Amino acid sequence: MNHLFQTWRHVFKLDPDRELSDEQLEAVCLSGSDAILVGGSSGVTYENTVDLMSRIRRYELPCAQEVSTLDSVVPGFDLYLIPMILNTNQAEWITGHHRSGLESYGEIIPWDMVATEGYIVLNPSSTVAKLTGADCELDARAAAACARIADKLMRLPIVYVEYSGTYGDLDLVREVRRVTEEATVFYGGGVRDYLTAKDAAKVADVVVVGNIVYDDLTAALETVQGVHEATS
Ligand code: 1GP
Repeated sequence: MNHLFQTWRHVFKLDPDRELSDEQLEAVCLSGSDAILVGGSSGVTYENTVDLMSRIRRYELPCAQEVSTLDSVVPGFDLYLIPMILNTNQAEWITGHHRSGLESYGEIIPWDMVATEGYIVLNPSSTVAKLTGADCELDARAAAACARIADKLMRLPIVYVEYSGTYGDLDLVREVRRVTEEATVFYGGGVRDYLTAKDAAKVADVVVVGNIVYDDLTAALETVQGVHEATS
């Protein structure tokens, strides 16, 4: 397995379905962030993913694809992250889509470039929660149990606490981090400035910053410093 993500602290998640100018993309890629994740919950196609990847490839930082649909998988990324939703009863989001993909492509997948993310989806208003039928009413104990399913039962390399669109309960994230012994804990959701980034970085291994890139780029760039100053 590719362990690239174990060295990350801050990543920007860019959505192929949203617009960024060349100047804005340059600022993101030269910000000091550790990597770019390419992915989104809707509107992701092969074409818009190739386009964004090739623009990011002008820069040196690692670039990973978070795979949301089979037909948007693009060769040429450094790493492929495969989400598996832990808090849904809809089996298609746990192993269903995965099985279909492996029936078609199982023989040709470069497994050393693949890592699975055990997702705990916690914002009921988010697109990902609606799409996957996630049960977002989890307290810290329930979230910690999900983390142990990922870390201990399934031995997934990543636990992803996903509050996409809203700033999460950091006590819950801290509890997830406490019980997770092997996996790398990603936190994403509502990080919008220096301070929210710094606080998130104190309770998670990797802080994922998404929406604010499109809403307020200057504030988004300050999240890099926030995360790095939490480390030191
Ligand atoms: C989304 O976790 C990421 O998948 C980041 O969330 O867009 O709220 O920053 P935001």
